[in-house]
Amino acid sequence: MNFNWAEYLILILCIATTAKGYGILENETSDKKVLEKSITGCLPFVNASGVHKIDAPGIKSFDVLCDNEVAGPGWTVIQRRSLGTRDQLYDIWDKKKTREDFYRNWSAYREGFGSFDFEFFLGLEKIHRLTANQHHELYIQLEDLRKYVTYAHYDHFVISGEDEQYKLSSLGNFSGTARNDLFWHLNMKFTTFDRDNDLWRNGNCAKRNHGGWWYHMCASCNLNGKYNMGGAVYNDSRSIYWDDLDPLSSVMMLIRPKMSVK
Ligand SMILES: [Ca+2]
Repeated sequence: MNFNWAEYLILILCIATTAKGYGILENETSDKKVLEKSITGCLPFVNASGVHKIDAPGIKSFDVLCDNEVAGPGWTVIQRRSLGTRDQLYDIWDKKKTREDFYRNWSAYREGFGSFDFEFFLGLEKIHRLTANQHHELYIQLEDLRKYVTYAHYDHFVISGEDEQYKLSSLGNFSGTARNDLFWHLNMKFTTFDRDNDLWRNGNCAKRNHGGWWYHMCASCNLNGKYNMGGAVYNDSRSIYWDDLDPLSSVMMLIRPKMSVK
């Protein structure tokens, strides 16, 4: 076989590229194997609602709140706003405790905040790692001040990574008793008071709506807004609302791997 120098160089490059490719594949495969043995959601805890440790690719194991009552078995709660238990309400009225503050900056929304026994946001990075790794559905339960409960369900929920500003990149098909209000926010990036990614040219929707969200111009729903119980303010764009400006008293956002559905 007679190679000239140019052909020889191409051959060496091909071998190097292939070897590199195998390396990546091997790593990906071994990551996948490790992950297959890991717990990547709340399905193993269908008989044990509460706090459990789960895994997602590329980050350390972390605690989540698993719920088997709101929408069936195996859901991971990613956000909760709550009226509170009687004791929690007494503590708030006695000023021994304050409500969780959802008017937070970018890094707080990236990392998550709050407590599982009251109000919290799991964190955009964790939600991204979970939903990018596996097909997830999203279930949102909404309760208004009259205790009227509705829900919105989306069958393919994906949050992009921080390099895409945690964009709401997929929702899938909608079903539910509430209106399809999150649809307007599809493909919007996340906005906080210190990072303006919304479509409102002259202002920051997170400041206007007093929260962090996938704001458009600005919001047909605002689940991380200001809690107005005890002094409910209707028609307040800063409140927690869905569809119209009637404030909500309780909200839960839950996700579950789609393949699990039964
Ligand atoms: Ca803006």
